[in-house]
Parts: sequence; C-alpha cells; structure tokens
Amino acid sequence: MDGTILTPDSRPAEDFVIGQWWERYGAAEHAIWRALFERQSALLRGRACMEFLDGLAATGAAADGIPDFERASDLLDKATGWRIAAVAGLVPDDVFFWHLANRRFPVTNWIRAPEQMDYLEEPDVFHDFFGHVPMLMNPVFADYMRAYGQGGLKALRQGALPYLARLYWYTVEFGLIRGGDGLRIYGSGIASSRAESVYCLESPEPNRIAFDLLRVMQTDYRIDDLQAVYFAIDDFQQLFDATRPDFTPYYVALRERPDLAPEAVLPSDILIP
Ligand code: HBI
Ligand code: FE
Repeated sequence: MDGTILTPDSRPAEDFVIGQWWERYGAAEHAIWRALFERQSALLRGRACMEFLDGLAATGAAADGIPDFERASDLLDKATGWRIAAVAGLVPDDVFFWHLANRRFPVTNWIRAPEQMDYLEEPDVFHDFFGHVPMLMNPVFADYMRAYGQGGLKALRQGALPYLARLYWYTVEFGLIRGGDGLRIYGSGIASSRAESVYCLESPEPNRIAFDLLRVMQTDYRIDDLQAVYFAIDDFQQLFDATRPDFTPYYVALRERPDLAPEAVLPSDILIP
C-alpha cells in the first residue's frame, strides 16, 4: 500500500501539467477576467488582509486581462520559491499534494462563462489565480502550503485525508484572520466570491470561531452554499506553528470524536463577535 502513494521526491506517472496557452485566450475571456477582477478588487478593499492585497499586487495581476503564468511564476519564484503549474481542472489528490510539496500551485487555465460570474462548481483561472496566488507571495503562508502538501501525502498513507481536507477548506479556502483593524479575509474561496466576501464579515448568520486545529479537523463543511462557520487565525505564524507537529496522534484522537456539523457551537469555542 505504502509504495503506491507518492512521496514528495517521487515522480507520478502523470503530473497533469499542461500549457497555459495564453495566446489562445480571446477578447471575451479577458473581458470576463476584467469584470471579475474589478468587482472583487473593490469588494476586498478593507475586507481582505494586507498580506492578500499586497500579494495580489506583487503577482503583477491587473484588470487588463488573464495573467501570464510564466511571468507571474518568475515574480512568485523570487519571493517564495513557488511556481504556477497550468492544469485543466481538478487533479487527483496525490498529484495535487505532490505539486504543493514541491512548491508548485496547480492553476486551471480556462475561465468561466459569462453566466457563471457568481457561482462555479469547479475552480477556474479566476478562483485559482486571483484567490490562491496572492497568499503564496507571503513567505510564512507559502511554507504552510508546502507543509500542507507534505502532510497531505502522509495523510493519504494513513487514510486520514478527510481530516486534512477540512483543514484546507477552513484555512486556505475560507480562512479569516484577526488583525489590528478587525477581521479580514485571506481564504481564496471567499476572496474570489462576490457574495461570500461580504457575507463572511457582515452577515449575522455564520459563526466566527477562533482557530483551533482539532476543532477545525472535526468539522464538516458545505460545498454548495455560503459557509455556516468561519475559523479565524491571529496570524500566519500561528497557522504554520499549529500544523508543524506530526499529525498522527491527532488523527488517532479525531477518530474517537464525533464529526461536528458546520452549525455546531461547543462550550469550548471562542466566538468572535
Ligand atoms: N486540484 N486543481 C486542483 N485544485 C485543488 O484545489 C485541488 C485539486 N485536487 C484535489 C484537491 N484540491 C483536494 O485534495 C484538496 O482540496 C484537499
Ligand atoms: Fe481553491
């Protein structure tokens, strides 16, 4: 069993990397990028954390069109040693983790259709690039993502993927951060969504709970609706430090605990007003 699962240093039979083929995008596709970029940039001012907004600027991405992955990769590489790998869509879990463990972030090369401006089932280049690449410019977050990839390959060998997938969901995709000027967004699923970028901070509906690693890994998530709960970190070092230890004993402990519904609130939760 063990030998069939990738390690960070092995090579998969198929890496799922394709070309971006930037020159194939048409004016209509660049126009969709522009509309999404302008909309989300305006919404994220005062809502996303400084690390996200600074990272976005540092990628060289702009409203004028879909960014060129090679140019952005050169900037990213200089900042944190990461590069972008163009893919056609979702890649198998082991291959996804293997890329992360080697500091490559898979970014889908196609952009959504005009009627999908507000909701998309699968990630496209706007979600993957605008949502994910900015935070990879931050050295601490970039190290967290690499460690996540290494941890993912290990979790696959231990049959613990669902726990680790929750951690990804509630941090990388839907994470909030508590800074000097209040709650801010860093999660890509929020940053790339019109509705969620407002709802996560301003709606009275969802619970906002201080990040706790085991609590997060115990909690189910919704894939087809706004989230019922967000977990807020204090800073990225906290996230990196919490996820540094060997997770093996955590997985053992988690198997003894019931899964929690997204709406659950525990007496031990620290709720953020
Ligand atoms: N593939 N392209 C792509 N993007 C993802 O975010 C992704 C994936 N494959 C698997 C995967 N995510 C999951 O394993 C993680 O969300 C845990
Ligand atoms: Fe994503």
